[in-house]
Amino acid sequence: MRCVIIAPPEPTQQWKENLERVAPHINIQIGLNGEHPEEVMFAMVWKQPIGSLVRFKNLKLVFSMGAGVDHVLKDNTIPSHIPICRVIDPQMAFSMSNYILMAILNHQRSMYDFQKAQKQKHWAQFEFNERQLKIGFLGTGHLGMDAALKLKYLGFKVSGFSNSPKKTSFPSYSGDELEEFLSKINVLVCLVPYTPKTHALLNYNLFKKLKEPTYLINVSRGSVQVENDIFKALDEGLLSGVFLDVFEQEPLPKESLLWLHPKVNLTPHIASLTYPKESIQQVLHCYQCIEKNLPIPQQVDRTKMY
Ligand code: OXD
Repeated sequence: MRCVIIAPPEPTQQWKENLERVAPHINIQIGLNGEHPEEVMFAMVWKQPIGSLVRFKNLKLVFSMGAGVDHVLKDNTIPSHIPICRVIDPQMAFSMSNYILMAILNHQRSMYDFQKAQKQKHWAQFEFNERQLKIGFLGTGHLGMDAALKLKYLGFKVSGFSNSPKKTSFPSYSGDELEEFLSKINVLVCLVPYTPKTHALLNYNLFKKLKEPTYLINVSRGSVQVENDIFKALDEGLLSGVFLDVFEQEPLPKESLLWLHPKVNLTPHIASLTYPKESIQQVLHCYQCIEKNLPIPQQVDRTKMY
């Protein structure tokens, strides 16, 4: 049996080594130019070239090597009968929640002011207040829910907004309640998947609905945010600061004003890491379920795009 990995070189090598370790009987092809494409049964992909999977006539599974699937679904040549699955991994949720916690604690404890004070050798002990945060999670899927529950457990005030109603142990909003949700928070953590509905969702109109200066953390997709509107909202005080891991254009161009803006902190799309060892087990499990005609875990609903 053969499988194929179509992804940039760095994750590819780790995925290959982990797959070889647990399933030495599977012949792994890297990239598109291997022999016997008809023997390839599953494909692990990250931003595969459009149309590239068509040559694998007997493909039974396409697996996204990350949590997001927008990069896979851009390609509408993947026949609709082939299930598309994605990483849903506690290890990845651990990584994402820690990132969000880091961004929130730095903001809550005014860490950036203390860094400035340190540079000036200023003992700023008495100028400090812990910020009273009301943290709103825009998107409470697997990753959003993990972070929301952990922050609630730590004593933070948390609420959530999701596409469809959810029973949660914190106040949660859905559908046409976005405005109400936004009116109750002063930290907005965005974890929505990228879909036509979430395209440019973080725009000036949405920022205007915030009732308090709000700290924005975006760890979803760059195309969900409108960077010019973020600058405007920062200038007008609708946003008190932003912590961004994703950008309209990646890598972020050198000339972007985001790099040096005093109210912006950023990282290069590294909020949650994928752990190939765990993810490989998931690929194999999905494939076995397909073989045995069992319900396929982690399958993406192509119409919802997540
Ligand atoms: C993902 C990502 O989707 O890293 O996993 O963006």
